[in-house]
Amino acid sequence: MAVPFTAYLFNKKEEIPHLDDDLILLLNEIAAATKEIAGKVRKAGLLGILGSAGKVNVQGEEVQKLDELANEILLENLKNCGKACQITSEEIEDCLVVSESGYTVAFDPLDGSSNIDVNISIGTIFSIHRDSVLKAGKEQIAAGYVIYGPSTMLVLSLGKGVSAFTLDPESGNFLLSHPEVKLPKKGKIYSINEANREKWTEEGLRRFIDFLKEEKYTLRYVGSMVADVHRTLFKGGIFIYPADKKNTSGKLRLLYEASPMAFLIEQAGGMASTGEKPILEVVPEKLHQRVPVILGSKWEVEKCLEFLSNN
Ligand code: AHM
Ligand code: MG
Repeated sequence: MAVPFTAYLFNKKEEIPHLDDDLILLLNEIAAATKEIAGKVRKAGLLGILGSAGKVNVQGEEVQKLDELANEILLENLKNCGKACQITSEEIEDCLVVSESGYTVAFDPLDGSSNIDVNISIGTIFSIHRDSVLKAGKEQIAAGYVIYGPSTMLVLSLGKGVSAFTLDPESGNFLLSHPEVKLPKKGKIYSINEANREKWTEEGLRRFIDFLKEEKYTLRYVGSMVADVHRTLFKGGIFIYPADKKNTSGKLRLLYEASPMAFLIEQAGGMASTGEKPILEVVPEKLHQRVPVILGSKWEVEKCLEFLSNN
């Protein structure tokens, strides 16, 4: 019988000293919220919650009804559990300060918005720090994501490896399905929006992608970071969202996209870089800061950095 999420957390207390009851409660609350979101995602076409909410968020992007709903569910759960001192969301301009000290949570409530209406995998990403959200990614206490795909899966790191849980629709529990996720050292897939090729600011990147083609790599790009990183985590290879002429610091946000994914990738034995430094070393200057993202198997990320440095 597979171990349920809460039991897993209690079993890990001895091995992970920072895993206290407050953190367990917080993680449980996030898991509960994502189960609710998974239910809404599954029935979205029947509930009339597909499509645009008719608003634009702080990033200037169109908000989808499900973005809004997922955001409300997470906020409600986090406020009610009383263990989050600061809450940051992609959908809210300012950080919500609840109390002075404790755990901070930053999240992207529904990543992959452009895929919502067409029944393609989307997800929730979260990152937990202590006391202040404006800390480097290497100081994360925990990070994870939930992918709403053919199965709903929660992938978590508490700073000692990566474990994955699959939502059992019968019991409604996240059950431990992958106790130790390890990223292959080298893969066969690259993942990048190649339509932007002419806009990429680095010539070295174009040469790197050409090199991968010569090496007979194949391309997979969902356009949901959660899905593209999930595949990379399990199959290896490389995922890139680079800087381009339009997005000069890339598109993905440091606090609730790049940083938690970098934490998971490194905890599974991979590498994550902005092209200049490890993503986990970047100290945020502002809440919705963007960074270029290069992550995946060590071999490909190192090779990519080599091409970039010979720009
Ligand atoms: P979102 O948080 O509004 O959904 O935007 C982030 C998404 C990522 O999931 C994905 O990697 C990227 O945007 C895709 O962007 P593009 O369509 O430019 O390739
Ligand atoms: Mg996102």
